[in-house]
Amino acid sequence: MKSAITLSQVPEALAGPFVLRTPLPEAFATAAAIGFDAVELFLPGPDFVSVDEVKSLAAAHRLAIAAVGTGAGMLRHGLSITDPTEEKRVAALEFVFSMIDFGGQFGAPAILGSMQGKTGDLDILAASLRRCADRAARHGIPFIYEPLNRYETSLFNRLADAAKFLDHHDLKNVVLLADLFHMNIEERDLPSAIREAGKHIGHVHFADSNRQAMGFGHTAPQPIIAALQEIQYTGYLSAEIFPLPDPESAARQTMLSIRSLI
Ligand code: LER
Ligand code: MN
Repeated sequence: MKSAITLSQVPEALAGPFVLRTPLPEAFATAAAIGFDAVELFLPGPDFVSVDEVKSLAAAHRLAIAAVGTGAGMLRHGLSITDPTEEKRVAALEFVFSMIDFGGQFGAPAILGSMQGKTGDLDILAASLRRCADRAARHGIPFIYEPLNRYETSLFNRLADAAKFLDHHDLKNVVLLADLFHMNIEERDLPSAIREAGKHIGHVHFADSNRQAMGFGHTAPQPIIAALQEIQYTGYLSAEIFPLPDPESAARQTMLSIRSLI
């Protein structure tokens, strides 16, 4: 398993669970100095920074890009890929495609979190996910779908339900994001949920129960890591957490936790 830290450049997401918020060169340098393998990018859109600049920052700091978020499409433009209005849905898909194509150029899959919508029709979700998965396949990468807690969506709140849905619709190039914060609200038992979703899990948001760095809440991380090892998960543990008590302390605590666990 590899370590990653979230890095946001979206002003509307100031209250969000993102750790590093300084300009990109500084944020990449901080992530590298603390010892992360990768950064997860949360950007306003695909034109915020050039692909060349991302590649050169990544190379200079020996960091990979774990994933790119798409949430700015919802936060800034109110877009959702399950919007009942076709015109808005098309605009949402175009935004997600643009992020898939952006990340695809440096091998980073895009994540569908809040852009799935708070409510929505499951057939529309399946159709939209298929289009995103096909787009990601052009770059040889999967598309990441994230079940969220009940206060953020009524679509899928638990991994097992989402996994069944992917199987039922034969959505092969879609993987699931196990966000430990959402799971802490929705799952009966985190390690069992991980084992049950098994091969479907393609990304992990590594957060304690209170969405702070692992070790600052009451989640027991060891059985979670054991379950991830059992399903042979080799992807990222990406810290999508609040920058508390400050960004650097949150990042350092995450790194301490990951090093003690793996
Ligand atoms: C995004 O990864 C996430 O977990 C959501 O809570 C954002 O709305
Ligand atoms: Mn998340």
